[in-house]
Amino acid sequence: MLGVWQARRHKLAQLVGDSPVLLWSGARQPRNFPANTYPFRASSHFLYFAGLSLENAVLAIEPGGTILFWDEPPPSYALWHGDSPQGEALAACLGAAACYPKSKLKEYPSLNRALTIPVPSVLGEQREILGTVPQLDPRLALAIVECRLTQDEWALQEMRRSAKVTMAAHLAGMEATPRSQTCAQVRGAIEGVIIAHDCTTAYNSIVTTQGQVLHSETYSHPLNPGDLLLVDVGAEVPSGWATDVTRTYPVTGKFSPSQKAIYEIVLQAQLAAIAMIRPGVEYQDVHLQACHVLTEGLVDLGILRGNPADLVAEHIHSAFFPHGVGHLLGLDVHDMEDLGDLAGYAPGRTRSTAPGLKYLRLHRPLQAGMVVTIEPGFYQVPSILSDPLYQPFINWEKLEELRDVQGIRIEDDVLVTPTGGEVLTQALPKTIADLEAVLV
Ligand SMILES: [Mn+2]
Repeated sequence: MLGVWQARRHKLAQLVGDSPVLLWSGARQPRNFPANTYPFRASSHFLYFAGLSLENAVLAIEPGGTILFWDEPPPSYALWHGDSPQGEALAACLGAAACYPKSKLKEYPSLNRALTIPVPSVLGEQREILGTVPQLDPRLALAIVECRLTQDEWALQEMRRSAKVTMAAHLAGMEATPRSQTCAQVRGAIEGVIIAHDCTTAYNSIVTTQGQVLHSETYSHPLNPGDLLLVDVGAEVPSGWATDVTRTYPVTGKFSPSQKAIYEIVLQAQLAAIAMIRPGVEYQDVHLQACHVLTEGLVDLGILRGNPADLVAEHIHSAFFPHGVGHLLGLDVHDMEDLGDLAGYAPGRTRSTAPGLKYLRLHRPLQAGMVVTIEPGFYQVPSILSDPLYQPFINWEKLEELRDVQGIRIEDDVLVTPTGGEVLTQALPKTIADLEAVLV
């Protein structure tokens, strides 16, 4: 294991050249008073290069080696939190040459040349030690992106573990749905499995009958016959690696004809996008392929009027599919999004403002070792559908027949292999037949 963290740090040090890198892990955040905190989770950059979610720590990385700066807790700590490891033992565990108290950080040679990443929970401390407001250094950010953009073998092993827990959790949710009265009960069944595996959720779970609310955090809705339930939940394993999976299914276990029709279209769009994945393919083309298949299906159903290719070129698909087809996945569910678009967008590329592209989070050629999500959807969002842009193309009479299809999303996580794509979450039911077989 030690070799993994050391190899990652060695690569980073080589990429940034002669400047040392200081990575803060961050501090606990209080909920309502200082002693009652949210669970601690280290900054993903620290976690990636340290391999340990250590609170209030700083890693100094140089080509010659790594030093850990960390304060051993006072003796009173043990009463409330149990024994703490010693600094030297932690340093050995991380493969660092030494552990010094944080007060020594100010004496760190070449501190004035150090590159760092601002960490929101310790901005004050960073400012005090660096003597200036911490800024995201583009050179360091790009070097970190280079390291984290593709996953090494150890990361993939953890991501597979995370995917396994996530699939078991989703399956428990499906099995619980026909006997549940509310979204909250299904959420409980799902998150119970995640917790029982000593994992956490990688992001706030979405378990809702209002799938058109893209990031709904309301769980109180009743499950009524005819409702579709959209479940977007992913586990995070103790080492920090995330999964991000969405399934949508009828609460009664049986799709209505209209739900079947739209579900099939979203599924075909997802499968077509997944089939394109291999190194060298532009992710934006994967997105556009999903848009095309979705639009074709909606034209065939008579919901949209026009030629599918022209409709996509004019961004009309965004009436029903307003977001991007997916994003990078790793230690963060939207991996490295704290760096803005530096990870998601290849150098020199910036976000389009066009309706069909502005929410695309990834715009790079795919590389072997990347893990991406593929998650097309269909949503009826009144504020979007009322946009004058779409009016000439929507057949409102036909759309009226789809009242029981407010939001559908299907999401899997795909590893880019040297020759194609491997769906890490393949084993979770996804076809209508497979879902209906589980929902009994
Ligand atoms: Mn996602």
